Amino acid sequence: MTHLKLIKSPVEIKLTDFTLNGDPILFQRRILSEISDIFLDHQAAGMLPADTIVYTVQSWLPVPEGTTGGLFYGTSTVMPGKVGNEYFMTKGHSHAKSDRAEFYWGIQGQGILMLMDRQRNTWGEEVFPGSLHYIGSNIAHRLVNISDENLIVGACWPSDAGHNYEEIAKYGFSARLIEIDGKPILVPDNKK
Ligand code: S6P
Ligand code: ZN
Repeated sequence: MTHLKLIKSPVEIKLTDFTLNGDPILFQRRILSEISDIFLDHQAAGMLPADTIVYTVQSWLPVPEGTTGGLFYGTSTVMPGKVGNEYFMTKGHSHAKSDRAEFYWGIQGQGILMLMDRQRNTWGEEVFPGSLHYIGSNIAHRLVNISDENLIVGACWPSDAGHNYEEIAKYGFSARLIEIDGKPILVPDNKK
């Protein structure tokens, strides 16, 4: 019974390293060997240690997955690195309930939030500490680290959004973020 009680939330963000502390926290780690298919240069991927951590996600799911009207919070950390000339990045997804939106905000590092609409138009928003990103419904999204430090990004999304990874796994985004002459450039890459 919490009536008239002053209580603490079960989860905190540790402001020194932005990790989530509390219970329950879901922790996911994506290593290169699991996700090497997302990168263009498979030979370059094969030359890096298979257990290289590409990104981690800590999430607080205060209600069961699929609950209508709830929210989830997550902190994604994309490590610095490249496969050939392509920066380390997340798998990328759209939401299984495709009309569900999401907020991202930059916490540390420099990156690009790649966005793609249903017509397969792809663009990128610059991510930096304090940047705020509204990912509208029907927009696939992927985080890319273009800096030499960890890219840390906060996210908040509806608990019934779900993830659709299949389409991106099959067709990819219609562009890849490649380093050319030291700069990140979106280069067309349409498999559809
Ligand atoms: C969830 C939200 C993020 C991503 C995370 C990892 O809707 O967009 O928490 O799950 O950045 O990316 P991905 O594409 O592997 O789920
Ligand atoms: Zn999402």
